Amino acid sequence: MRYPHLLAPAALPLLVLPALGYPQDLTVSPGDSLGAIVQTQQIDTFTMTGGTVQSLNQGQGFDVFRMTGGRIAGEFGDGDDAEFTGGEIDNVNMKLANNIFRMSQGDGATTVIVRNLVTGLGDDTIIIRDGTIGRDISTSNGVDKVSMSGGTLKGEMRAGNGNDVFAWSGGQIGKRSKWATTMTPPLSAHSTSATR
Ligand SMILES: [Ca+2]
Ligand SMILES: [Ca+2]
Repeated sequence: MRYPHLLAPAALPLLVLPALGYPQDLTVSPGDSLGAIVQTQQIDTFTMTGGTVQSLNQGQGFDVFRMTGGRIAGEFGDGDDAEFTGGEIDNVNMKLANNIFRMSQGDGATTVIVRNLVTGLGDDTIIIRDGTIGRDISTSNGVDKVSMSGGTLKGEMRAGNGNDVFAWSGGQIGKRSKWATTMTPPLSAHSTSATR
């Protein structure tokens, strides 16, 4: 095999850089208006306290997401470790990896996912303390843990295959869940206002 002289060694960094890349640490604040954001294949951090973003894709790497306010008008995709305590996101699809999604409402904040919360394959953890999800939670296959102690899920809980755990101690679920018949303790043991 022949190697063109141009490739070594001066050109080597140029060949390596795109594969390694640099992680991105991005903060979006009140007054900011950004388009479709695509972060890197490294471990990125996204922090949003206000403003508007058209969409966010965090790419590969076990990324960090923190949102306390503002609006993501489209999808938040490929997230990994997410904490959502204020603002609005149209749709969440975390996809692969063992994801963590925590949702609550800070003081004076409203926390809304307009459509679905999807965590995709992997052993995912979802903790809902407050806020509103307009449609469904879907964890796909994997050993998923979902805990809901408050808030409103207007659609249903979809769990996929795997020995999933659903702890429901508060909040409202709009539609009967796949888990409703298999939960321990049974649904009737919970003091919730869910429709059965
Ligand atoms: Ca990334
Ligand atoms: Ca996942």
